[in-house]
Amino acid sequence: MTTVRDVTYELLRTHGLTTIFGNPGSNELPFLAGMPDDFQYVLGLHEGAVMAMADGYAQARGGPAMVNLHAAAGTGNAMGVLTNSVYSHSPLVVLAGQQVRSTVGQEVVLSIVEPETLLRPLVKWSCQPTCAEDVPRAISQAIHTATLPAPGPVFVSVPYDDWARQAPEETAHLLRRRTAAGACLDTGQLGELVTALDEAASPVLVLGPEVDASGANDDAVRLAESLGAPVWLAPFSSRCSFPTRHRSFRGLLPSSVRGVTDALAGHDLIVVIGAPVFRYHQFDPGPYLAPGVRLLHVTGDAAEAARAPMGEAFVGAIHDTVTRLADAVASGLRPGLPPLPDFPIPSASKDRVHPERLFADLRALAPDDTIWVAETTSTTSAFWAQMDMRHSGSYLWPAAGGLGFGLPAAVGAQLARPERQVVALIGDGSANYGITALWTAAQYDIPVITVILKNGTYGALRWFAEVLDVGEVAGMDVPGIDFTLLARGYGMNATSVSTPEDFAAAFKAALGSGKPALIEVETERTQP
Ligand code: TZD
Ligand code: CA
Repeated sequence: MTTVRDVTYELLRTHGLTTIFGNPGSNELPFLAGMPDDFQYVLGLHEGAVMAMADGYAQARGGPAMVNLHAAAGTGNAMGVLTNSVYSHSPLVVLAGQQVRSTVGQEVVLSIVEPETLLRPLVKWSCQPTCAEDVPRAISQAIHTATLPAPGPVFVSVPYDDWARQAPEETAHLLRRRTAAGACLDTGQLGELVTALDEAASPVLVLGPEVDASGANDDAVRLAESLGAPVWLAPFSSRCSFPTRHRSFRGLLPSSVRGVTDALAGHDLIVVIGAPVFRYHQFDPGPYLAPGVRLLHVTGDAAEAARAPMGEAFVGAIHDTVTRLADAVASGLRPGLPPLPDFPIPSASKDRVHPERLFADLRALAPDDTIWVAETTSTTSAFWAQMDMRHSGSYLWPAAGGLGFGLPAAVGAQLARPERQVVALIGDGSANYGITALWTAAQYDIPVITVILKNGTYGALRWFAEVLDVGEVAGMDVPGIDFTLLARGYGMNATSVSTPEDFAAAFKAALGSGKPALIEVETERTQP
């Protein structure tokens, strides 16, 4: 007899979902007990870390990832991290174990009450199949929904007595299903964009994470070069969509209203590609657009287009649009841009390492295709001033600012991309939300290098308290944490350093070891 569980594993295999990130409970055991040998279960010790590892894995591999969580409690633990997955468009298929179907109504222990609403509105779609026979089809729907544009997380709750039931014969069709999405801009729409770009006196490009996620970085370079236009990353970008040392590159836009308007001043045409318009953070009232400026918005996400407060939006496949724009715009209409100045000389390190110096040294020491996963909130300017990212898929950042993403996401990214070194740059505040992922890296021998920037405080919050002018606030500091002891406790090699020289030696040793390692660096306090 072919069971619902047999068909489900076959279905997951046909979608390449043979790695399952999870943390189990009793409701999940009947599913996990049947796991075929070609599947790998990656155990995380807290569901936030599980979700973030899966997210880093999905983003780094450019495809969906499977997550298995325990009932409502485990699913709830993962929700904070899931806020990021929505905005990074991560196709995560989250499967949770439900109590025995006939008992859920009584709300027996470990029932998921109202499973469809538990993760709303974070998930694109959620369901508990109406009967066991519909479980494989619902999981198939979940996978297709997660990956079809715009991608995003989905949730399925499965009563645990469903797994051993007989699967209907017709479920075999599911194994051969595929869905292909092709919605590209039509020639008229593309022509409008091309005409606007050709006729603009001074266009500027603002690129978002979808450019990098769709692998359109090289075409974005061609487009910028033909236009002779500067390129910014969209505010709060969770990926890096343009080589940071290209002469067109201007950096990451600030995330305040005024900051964006000021940075884009003087341009008559703003073309935003693959980002929301805009992901503001700091409320700093002012004009969204200078008078007379035209904003064109290209996105693969219809909801993103619909909710923007300004601009003319075009919804279509990003890679295709960037390629066709690069092919079609007139080149050489504007003078070329001068080369970028050299990297700024990092501020001197005194009794602790200055973050700029740390990033400058990392640039020199790490392979040039390193994947950087950052969650260190007061060092943003220092990071973008000093890094040299040339390749697509070089950078991940928590897309909604929900901490607890970075450290585990780096573990997941390293698992997905063994051929590229992954380095996590994590603040001593942020590290604690996902710290248990160190155990997964150690146990599964995933050779990610975690650098903890230890300034003893929630640096970004100190800065924000100044911005909001609220004076002294409680709960701003995190003294007294020894990350080397935590790392060793989870089975990982760890060193603590407080000079650039010692950091360089520790980093080289970590790189050379091919093993997961943590380096705690005593850093100076900076502002974002
Ligand atoms: N909790 C969660 C889950 N997400 C958050 N964003 C916060 C709390 C609030 N928060 C920020 O937005 S930044 C920050 C907190 C606590 C400080 C992070 O401190 P850090 O980095 O040590 O990681 P810096 O460089 O010292 O700011
Ligand atoms: Ca800190």
